Amino acid sequence: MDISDLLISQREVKGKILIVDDQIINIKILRQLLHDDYDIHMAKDGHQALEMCSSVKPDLVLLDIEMPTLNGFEVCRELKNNPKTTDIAVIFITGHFDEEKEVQGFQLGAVDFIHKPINPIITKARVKNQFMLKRQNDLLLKFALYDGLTGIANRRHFEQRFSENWRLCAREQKPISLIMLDIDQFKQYNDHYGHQQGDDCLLKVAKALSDTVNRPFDLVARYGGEEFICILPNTTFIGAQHIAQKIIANVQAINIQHEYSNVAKHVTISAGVATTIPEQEHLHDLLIELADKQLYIAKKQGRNQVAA
Ligand code: GH3
Ligand code: MG
Ligand code: MG
Ligand code: MG
Ligand code: MG
Repeated sequence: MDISDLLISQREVKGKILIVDDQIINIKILRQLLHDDYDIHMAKDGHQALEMCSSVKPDLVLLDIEMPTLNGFEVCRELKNNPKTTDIAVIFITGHFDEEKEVQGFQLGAVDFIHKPINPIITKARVKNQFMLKRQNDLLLKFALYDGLTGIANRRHFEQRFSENWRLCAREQKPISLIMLDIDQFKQYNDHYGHQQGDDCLLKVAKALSDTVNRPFDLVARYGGEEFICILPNTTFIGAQHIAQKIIANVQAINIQHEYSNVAKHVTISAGVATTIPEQEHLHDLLIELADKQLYIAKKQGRNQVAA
């Protein structure tokens, strides 16, 4: 399948739009206009909007600016600061034209502005336009930053996020932890069950990892063949060991049969943990090396365990 096939197949899926406005009548107008072409969700204030962005994961948010308690700008800032919601496209809907405010909105990461009272035909065209751009952008990101087999972050994504998190934790003098993981006796698994089933196993293990490590700023990535790595910013050594234990338990719990492993009769994983309070000038690769050394120790001590 090439990129153009993927684009076409994506187009067949109805896009999701979240409409946010404190005036029900405004929501109704936009909903009426767009519900034939998109899957519409609605929120009547900023807090509800943030909740729904996490749960519904819309492609696009039509965001009113003037709202009580949390205004549109504040909502947009939160969305863009959270890696889980940062890719959601934001179009502001505003009652009055204000040059300075519009510039501010674009600086916050909005892709467009629509003025009230809305012009239905232009609004529809603008939404459609942003939708196509969003779809193309998602696809490029998917190819650049995610692993094709498991769908989790790839190594490039890891490197990028690790240096960002390193800088942040250095600035705030907060601990950062890494967990390096490697499936046990996976060569045996492939040799006996075949490469296809090996791929299927990788997919299930990756899912167990991302189900376990799921705070907004954590990242689980495929580091290499059957190796994974987790970044846990703002996490202590004790906290990271605890999460690593949970990963080991959760991989056991999915209970993938592995008759030929001499560790257990099911697929297991080993983990190495390393933590530091980083300094800006330190080489962050040293922390990767340390986690890798611990992983090696976990293997030597019998696998299916955490070394720290
Ligand atoms: P250990 O417990 O020491 O980690 O042993 P191991 O057998 O897991 O380690 P080894 O490095 O000897 O083997 C790794 C295996 O992982 C060999 C390789 O074929 C397999 N592998 C790597 N990437 C993939 C993949 O994408 N799909 C499948 N099916 N297998 C893969
Ligand atoms: Mg309003
Ligand atoms: Mg390996
Ligand atoms: Mg292995
Ligand atoms: Mg080996």
